[in-house]
Amino acid sequence: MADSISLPGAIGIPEKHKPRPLALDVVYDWVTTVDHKKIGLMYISVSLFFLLVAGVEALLMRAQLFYPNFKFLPPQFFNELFTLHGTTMVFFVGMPILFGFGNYLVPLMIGARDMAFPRLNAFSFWISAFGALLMYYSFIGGSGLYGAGSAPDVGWFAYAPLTSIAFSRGHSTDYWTLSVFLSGIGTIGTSLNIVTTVISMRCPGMKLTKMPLLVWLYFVTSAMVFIAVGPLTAAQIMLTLDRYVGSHFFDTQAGGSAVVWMHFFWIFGHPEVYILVLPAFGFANEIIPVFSRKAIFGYPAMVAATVGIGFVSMGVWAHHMFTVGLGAGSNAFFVLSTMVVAIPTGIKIFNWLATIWGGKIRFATPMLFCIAFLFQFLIAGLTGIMLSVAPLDWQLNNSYFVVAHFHYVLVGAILVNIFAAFYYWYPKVTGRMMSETLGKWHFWLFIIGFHLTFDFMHIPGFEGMPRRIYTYDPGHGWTIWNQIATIGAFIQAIAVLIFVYNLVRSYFKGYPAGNDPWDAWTLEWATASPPPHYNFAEIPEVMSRRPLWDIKHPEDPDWRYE
Ligand code: HEM
Ligand SMILES: [Cu+2]
Repeated sequence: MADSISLPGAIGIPEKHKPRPLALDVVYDWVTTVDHKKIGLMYISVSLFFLLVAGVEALLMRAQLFYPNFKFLPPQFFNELFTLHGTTMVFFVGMPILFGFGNYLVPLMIGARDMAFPRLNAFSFWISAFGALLMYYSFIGGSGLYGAGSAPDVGWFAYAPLTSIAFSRGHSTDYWTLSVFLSGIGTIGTSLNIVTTVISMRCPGMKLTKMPLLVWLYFVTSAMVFIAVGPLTAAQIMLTLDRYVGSHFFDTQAGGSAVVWMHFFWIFGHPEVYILVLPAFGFANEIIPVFSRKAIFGYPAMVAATVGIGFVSMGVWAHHMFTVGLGAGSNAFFVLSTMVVAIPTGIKIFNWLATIWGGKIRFATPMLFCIAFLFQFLIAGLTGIMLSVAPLDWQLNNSYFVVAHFHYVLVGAILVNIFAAFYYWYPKVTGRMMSETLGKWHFWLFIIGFHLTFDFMHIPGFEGMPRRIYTYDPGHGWTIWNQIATIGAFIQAIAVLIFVYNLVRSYFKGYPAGNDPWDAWTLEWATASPPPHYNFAEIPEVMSRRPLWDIKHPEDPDWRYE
C-alpha cells in the first residue's frame, strides 16, 4: 500500500486526546453541517436506505409475477409498487447517490476546501430528503396502508389523463408531483453549486484541460440538470393547475393535449438517463486507469464525447413517443438523432478498452464491477439502438423488452458502477478498506442475479408481454422467463445484503487504508483518510492531470507530455 504522499499541514490534535462528543452533539453537528463531505455522505446514506426500500418493492412485484394469474398482490397495490419503485430509484436513489459522490469528491479533486455555496448545499440536501419522505408519507397520508392507499399509482412518467382529477382521485398524484418537484429544486441547487465550484474554485495550475475526467462529467451533468429539470417542473405546475384551478393544459377533451405532457416529461426524461449515467461513466474514468496502471486513453476525446452526449441527448426525447403518431418526418428525425448518440458513447467504450489494453490489470472489486459495466453497457446500448428503429419500436414499445433494456442501463451500467465507486472511495471516506472477500461474493452473486433477471426478460418482451401488468395467463409461454427473472431478482437482493454487511462491518473491522491505498493519482488521495474538514491545509498547485503521479515519479512527470 503506497501510503507515502500527504500534503503539508495535515497534522491536528491526535484523535485519542479529543473529548468524546455527546450523541446529541453529533446529531446537531450533522443536521447543521454545511461541509460538502458530510452533506455528500448524508445524500449517499439516505439513497442507500431508499435503494433497499425500492429493492423490496421490486421483489414484491417479481414475486407477484412468478406464477400466471397469481393473487399474491391486488392490482391497485401493484400499480403503486411500480410507480414508487420507478420514481424512487430515479429521483431518490440514482440522483441523490450520484450527487452525494459528486458533493464529496469534486472539491477534493480540484483542490478546494468546499463547495462554492455551502448553505445552499445543505438546503439542497434537506429539501431532496424531505421530498423522498413526503413520497412515502403518501402511504399513510391517505386512506390506509393496504389496498386503496393514496400512494401514487400513475407510473413514474405519470401520463395524462391518468393524472387528471377525473381519473386520479384523492391526493395520490399530488404526492408524486410535489415530492418530485421538491427533489428537482434540490437537484438544481446542487448542480448550481457544482458548476460554480468547478468554474471558480480550482487550485492553481488546474486548467479545464487538467481537470480529472470525473469532474468534467459532473460539470456537464450539472449543466444538463439546468436545462432538463426546468420543463418537468413547469409541467408539474401546469398539472397542478389542471387538477385544482381548472386549466386544461393536458386535457384532450377541453382543447389541451395529453401528448404535450409526454413531450414535457421526456424532454426531461431522456436527458435524465444521461444525468444518471454520466457520473457513472466518471467513476469508470477514475477506476479503470488506476487498476490498469495506465493513464486514461484519449483524455481530449473523452471530454469531447461527454460534451457531445450532453448536447445530443437533449434532442432525442421523442423516441419514447414513436407510437403516439407524431408523423414520419419527426419520427425519422428522432430515429437519426438517437442513433447519433451511439458515436460519442462508442468513443468512450473504445477509450476504456484502449486504457485496459496492455495494462497491468488488478482485479480488485472496483475493477471487476467496472469490467462488468463495460460489457453490460455495450449490450444496453445495442438494445437501445434496436428500440431507436421506429418500426421495431412499434412492436416493442411498452413491452418487457423495454423494461429489460432500461434496467440494463440503470442496473447493469449505473448501479454496477455505483458499487465500484463505493469499493474505490470507501477507504478515503472511512480510513478502512472494504473486505475483498465479501466484495467478490457481492460481485459474483449480483452479476449472476442481474443476468438471470434481465437477460431472459427480453424474450417475453419479444413475445408481446406488456409492461405494468400485474399478472398474465399461462398460455403465452411467459411463465418460465418470469420465474427465472424472479429468482435472479432474489439473488441480486442477497448480493446487496452482503454489500450492506460489508459496508457496516468494514467501518469497524476493515484494514487501515492509509491515505492512498490504490496508489492513485488524483488529489483526493493526497489528503488523510478520512480527509480533515478543511481538506487541504495549503491549497495544492498542480501541473498535470495526474498530480500525484508527478510527485511519485519526479523522474518522469506527466506535465512533460501534456
Ligand atoms: C436491481 C434490481 C431491480 C429489479 C429486480 C427491478 C424490477 C422492476 C420491476 C418488476 C418493475 C415493474 C415492471 C412493470 O411492471 O412494468 C420495474 C420497473 C421500473 N424500474 Fe426497476 N428493478 C430493479 C432495479 C431498478 C433500478 C436500479 C432502477 C433505477 C435506477 C429501476 C428503475 C425502474 C423504473 C424507472 C421502472 C418503471 C416503473 C414504471 O413503469 O412506472 N429499477 N423494476
Ligand atoms: Cu430515451
